[in-house]
Amino acid sequence: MGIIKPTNKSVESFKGLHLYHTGFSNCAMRVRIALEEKELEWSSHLVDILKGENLTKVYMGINPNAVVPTLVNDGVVVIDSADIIDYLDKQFSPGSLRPVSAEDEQVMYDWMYLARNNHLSIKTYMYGNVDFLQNMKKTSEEMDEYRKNQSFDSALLEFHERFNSNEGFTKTELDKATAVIDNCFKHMDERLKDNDWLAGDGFSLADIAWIPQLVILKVAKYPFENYPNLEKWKNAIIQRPSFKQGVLAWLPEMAN
Ligand SMILES: N[C@@H](CCC(=O)N[C@@H](CS)C(=O)NCC(=O)O)C(=O)O
Repeated sequence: MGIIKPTNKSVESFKGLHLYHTGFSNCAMRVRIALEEKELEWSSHLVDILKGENLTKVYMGINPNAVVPTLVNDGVVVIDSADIIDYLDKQFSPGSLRPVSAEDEQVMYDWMYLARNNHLSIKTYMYGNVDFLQNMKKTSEEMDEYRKNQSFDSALLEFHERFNSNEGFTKTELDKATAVIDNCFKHMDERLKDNDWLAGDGFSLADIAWIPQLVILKVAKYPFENYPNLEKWKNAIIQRPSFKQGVLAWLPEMAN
């Protein structure tokens, strides 16, 4: 992940920053918040994942995992939201989004990679609990194509096999995903008891990686009331212009 060589060469001639994204995608929210925080100009390429626009050969030539977001910067293609926001922060230095000390920076990366590593649990929870996401079920022809083309990320392929199976996710699978998520928020609640931010003393990529999880899990009615220390942190972030521009502007129906 990170910088990749696309097989769809057309994007290599792009100038400036281009983002392939979907309004309600939590992974895309991260990148839009980072772009807003860094006050960068960017061109939007909306990909309707509910209609399977991420499954076309053209798009998979840019992102072989067939997921959003994908960033193109002067023809350089970067995939995976954690790697994209890290890339943006390193590439465009004003307005640093990381703590100063190496120790706190490592804490920041730990939170970012925790979000990445638990993405499929959140996805299982969402797809198992939110009605409109049932539209993302693939036909058997689409599934055959997907198996042929998306061979890059085997865990994601397995996720789609389970979601598209006749029985869907089992209760055991949903319980397991819920336990993973509960554990993350328990850990976050502990951190935020005595700290304003997830890493170091200021807003960082760690906070950017996690706030979208609250936005989408709220749609699935996740019981955030069990984690009282998240409230002040969440309220501080949703006041930021970057949240308004990077999340709410693309998602007016979920405005907080
Ligand atoms: N680790 C990837 C995950 C990307 C991902 O799963 N994106 C979702 C939207 S949040 C997507 O495109 N789903 C469509 C699909 O899985 O078919 C990232 O952080 O960029």
